[in-house]
Amino acid sequence: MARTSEMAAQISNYEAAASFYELAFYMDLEDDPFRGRAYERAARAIESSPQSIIALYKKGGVDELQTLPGVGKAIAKKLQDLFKTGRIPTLEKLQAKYPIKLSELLSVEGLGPRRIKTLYEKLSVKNLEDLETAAKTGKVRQLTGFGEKTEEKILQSLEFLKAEKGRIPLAIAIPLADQFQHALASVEGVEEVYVAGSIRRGRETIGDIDLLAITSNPRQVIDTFTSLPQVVAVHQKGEVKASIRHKSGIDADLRVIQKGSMGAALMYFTGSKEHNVALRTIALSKGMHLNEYGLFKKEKKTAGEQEEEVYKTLGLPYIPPELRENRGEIEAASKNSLPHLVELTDLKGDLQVQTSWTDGANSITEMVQAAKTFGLEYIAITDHTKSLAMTGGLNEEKLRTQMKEIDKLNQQSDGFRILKSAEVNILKDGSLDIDDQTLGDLDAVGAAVHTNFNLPREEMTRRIIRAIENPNVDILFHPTGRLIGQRPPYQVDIESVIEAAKRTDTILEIDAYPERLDLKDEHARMAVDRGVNLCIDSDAHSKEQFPYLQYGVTQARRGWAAKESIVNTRSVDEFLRYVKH
Ligand code: DGT
Ligand code: CA
Ligand code: CA
Ligand code: ZN
Repeated sequence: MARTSEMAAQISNYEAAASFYELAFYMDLEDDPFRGRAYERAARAIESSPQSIIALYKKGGVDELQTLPGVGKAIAKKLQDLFKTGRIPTLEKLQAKYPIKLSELLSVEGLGPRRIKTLYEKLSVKNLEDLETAAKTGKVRQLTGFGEKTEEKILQSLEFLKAEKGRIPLAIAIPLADQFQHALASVEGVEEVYVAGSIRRGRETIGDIDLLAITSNPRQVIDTFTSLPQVVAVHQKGEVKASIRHKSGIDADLRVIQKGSMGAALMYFTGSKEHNVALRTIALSKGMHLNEYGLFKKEKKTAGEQEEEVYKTLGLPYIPPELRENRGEIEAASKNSLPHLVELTDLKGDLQVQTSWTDGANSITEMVQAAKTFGLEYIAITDHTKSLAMTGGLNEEKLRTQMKEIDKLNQQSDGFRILKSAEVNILKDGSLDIDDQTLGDLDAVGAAVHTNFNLPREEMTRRIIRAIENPNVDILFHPTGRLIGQRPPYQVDIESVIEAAKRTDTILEIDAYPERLDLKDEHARMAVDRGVNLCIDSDAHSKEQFPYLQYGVTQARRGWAAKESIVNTRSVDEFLRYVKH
């Protein structure tokens, strides 16, 4: 996940596609819809190519690029410019001509190129600030094709974007927090260092890192913290707290805590703020007072050293950090009906694993070895299928060859089971790219959208529901297609998909790949509430990636999922019985 510096110097498919969507947009501004659609087609092909197109270029130059659908000589040449110089001259000329912050504006929900064009031509909207002003002064609603509802939606989306700005993915924040934790734990006098805040709650993105330390020597731990080599700025430095900026751009806070207050402090700084506010109200209703130092009755401390103790004194069972969002956990706790949340050690299998048969880095045997080492009892081999030609997606014949190889490996096995499966591509109309007879011979079938991301909401919803209505489909992989910080989810009515999953007894996946985490927590909870079964998969593309399962477990816990909701906590035989019924 953490990009190496070598990769950072590369152009991702997503970035390349974005350039061509941008070109398409400018063609619309230039009233050249014909070339606009051509660029769009190319962008779509680039974006849905599961193989890195820069790798394609390195392999066979502009000729190889032209094997992509919609990529002709002129577009291949532009890609070459992009790979060689990081720039596309045609695009730069257009950018100079129209000074619009396009990617910014496109991140607003409900705004596509056509609307941005109207906003620019009629109201000179060039960036988010212009847009906010125009929407707040009621000018947007007066444009043809916009209306009051759209204006409202734009304002809501602007609020959301402001809130997300500067946040980093959990999987990037955790290693940084661990580094701080280790560096501070070795300082003389330090007894314990805790990571609190949104990281402890397992939120998918993180605003800043919150650290707590118990120490007999506050000055030394504060001094060490503020002078670590990875610190580029010190915002604040006091007797018992400090705040710094890490070179990656993320901020970190450190507070020194008294041992007797540790539980109360950990609760306070774990948050969420909304959870804390609700707890304080309960404390007041019981004639007590809760703060970061403890729980007090009159001036007397009644609890504070342990979190459990504080909750207990408030009349509540312990509430796991992942639930502390004031989304009903306090009511559930007071009724003693909190779910017993799934844990990493509950997982027995992994139902999405790619191998070198397609775009994975390792062989089936190597993936099996790594899964065993990680403590799993079975994995499903889910290579891509034929319509994703760029991954070398398997056709029916190759799938059958792979099935035979898996049978052979299973015969030699010491009990570990390899399941015959596939990540079948859902075509634009909701049909699948592998015939039903072959699907019927697999142990389990996962289906996923990898192409045509930009369908209208109703069409996308119908497409996905049609796919899971196929009786051969057992699992819907990464149901919303988002990539955190890179690609928004496709437009889909997730509630209808969840309903359809319930009706067709389809498993919905929590894809644990760090930039996916798809389903996200709220959607997982909706599925759990409706009694839909989930699975937590690594989506591993190499043998090092099974630990990603932890991120999926965290996400599932934030979705209130108990072990019983997660099908890959079952033994392989139970799982097979379940998908065969
Ligand atoms: P983030 O950093 O935006 O991902 O989210 P948090 O939850 O880590 O928020 P942060 O770093 O501002 O504060 C850490 C915790 O400290 C927060 O979850 C709850 C607590 N906290 C901070 N400010 C307040 C406050 O004004 N009132 C209360 N009750 N708690 C606060
Ligand atoms: Ca924080
Ligand atoms: Ca903070
Ligand atoms: Zn996939």
